[in-house]
Amino acid sequence: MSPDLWSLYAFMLKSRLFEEAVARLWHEGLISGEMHLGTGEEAIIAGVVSHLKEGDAMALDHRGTAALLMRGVEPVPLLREFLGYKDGLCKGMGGHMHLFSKEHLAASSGIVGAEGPAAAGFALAAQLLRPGAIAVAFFGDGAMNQGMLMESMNLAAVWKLPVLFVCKDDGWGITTKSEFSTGGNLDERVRGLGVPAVNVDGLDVTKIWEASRAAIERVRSGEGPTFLHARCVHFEGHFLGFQPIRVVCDPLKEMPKIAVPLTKSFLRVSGASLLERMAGLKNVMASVINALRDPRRDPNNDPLTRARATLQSELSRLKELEDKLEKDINNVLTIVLGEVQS
Ligand SMILES: Cc1ncc(C[n+]2csc(CCOP(=O)(O)OP(=O)(O)O)c2C)c(N)n1
Repeated sequence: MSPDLWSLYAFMLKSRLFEEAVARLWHEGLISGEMHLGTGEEAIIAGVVSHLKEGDAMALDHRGTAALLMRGVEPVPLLREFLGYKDGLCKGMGGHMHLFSKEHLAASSGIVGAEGPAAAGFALAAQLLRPGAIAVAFFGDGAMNQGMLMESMNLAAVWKLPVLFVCKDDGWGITTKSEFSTGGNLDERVRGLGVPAVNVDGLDVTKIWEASRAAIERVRSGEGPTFLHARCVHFEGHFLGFQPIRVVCDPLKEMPKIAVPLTKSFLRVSGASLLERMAGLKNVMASVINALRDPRRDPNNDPLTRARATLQSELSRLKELEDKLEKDINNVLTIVLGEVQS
């Protein structure tokens, strides 16, 4: 069996267009608070979610939008939720991070690592009440350092719970690179708990689809949990308006803004020694130079660009699909905001 790249691309594009619309509304000030998008991780979500069946459950992190959409949650109540409307998916109380859909057995949380216990609970219910059903936990690499996620993996291994643990590894936890927070190798870490680990390119939706098919078959057959480790790039950085990303994408425009406060703090009378100040300045300069090589600047790291390159051989079919999905999302905006969107 081979994947249908057209439907996987449609899944990814629908989510991307929806999140781009959310970003516009957020920049206009219509959505309050932080906004974490899943832009860049769509291939991982699409490749896994396309294998889910009725009765399967999902435990999601603070970037749950794509998974909910791909699982079939209606975009209109979802967007209403983000806007804080009473008729939103969770009565406007959940925002974009704390979402729940009973119908889809899906729950998200802003508590990093909480996907572990939630998925283990879903999986225990499946084991007892719906044999053959599974739970999926989606989380970032930072969550791998949370005790509750490790405890859940351990328990899932001991009880042979049907969980697929999916780590969407972007190499960052907000502004901390994983090399400064994560010890050892994550695949070896979970193997130490008795959980098989599969490593896959998170930018290639076909590879994700294939790897998760095999992993989900194992989980569904009652052999216990599996860990799917996929690398990805978050183009928006940690959240919308993320300053380090603005520096990464447009260093010439952003650097002058930080130059004045930086110079002021460097020249302050009291505080650290000259040597320490020089070291701090060297660090800042190094991160600006590194920014020029940042993978988040490279459009080739976009899973949609990659899938599109293959589909381009049927250009008119591709354009038709893209036009349709764009219209669908514009319709959602029109319904929710009550006006015609350009
Ligand atoms: C228990 C807990 N600790 C800290 C935070 C603050 N926090 C929010 S997102 C985040 C980084 C998470 O990194 P990762 O799990 O890799 O996910 P990513 O944001 O990279 O997708 C942190 C530390 C939190 N929400 N919950």
